[in-house]
Amino acid sequence: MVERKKEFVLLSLGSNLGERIENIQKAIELLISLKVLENVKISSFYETEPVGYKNQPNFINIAVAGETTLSAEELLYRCKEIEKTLGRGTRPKWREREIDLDIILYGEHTINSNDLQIPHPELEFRKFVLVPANEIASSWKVPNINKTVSEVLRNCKDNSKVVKYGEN
Ligand code: PH2
Ligand code: MG
Ligand code: MG
Repeated sequence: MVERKKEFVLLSLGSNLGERIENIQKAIELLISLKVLENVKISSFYETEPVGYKNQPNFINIAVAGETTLSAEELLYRCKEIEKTLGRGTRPKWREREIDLDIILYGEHTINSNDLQIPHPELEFRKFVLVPANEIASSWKVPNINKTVSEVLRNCKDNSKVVKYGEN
């Protein structure tokens, strides 16, 4: 069997409906048990103020890094399957959700298709993505911007609240 090259990928997970911590934990378990990612690293859990549409509950956000042999499109499909398995309803963009799995980085590739933009186009404006990501992937290069995750965080002007869960 021909094996595709392993790529390092960075995901951002979020939940602001239902049992937020449990939703995120179940998503991590599925990413591992379904072998979507290997050699997984997980950030701390953060409670974060909603960005974009403000009138919704606080989120729990984390970052997950790992290796995959899936293509970016296959990875997106598997993430959407996990969202469905965990009972994510259909709601407008930016609104509350039981679980959200977003692909932030796929190696150092840039992808611009209708369904998939990598690096995630909002990355540099979102502390709720960058703070957890910086814990586990601070030296990863962000293509397009040509800065590391830690440099992108340092330049980020988002001042919405991002606090370690349990410390607020
Ligand atoms: N996700 C959004 C919109 N706003 N705000 C926070 N704090 N965390 C999120 O995960 C989030 C958001 C759309 O996916
Ligand atoms: Mg999202
Ligand atoms: Mg999403």
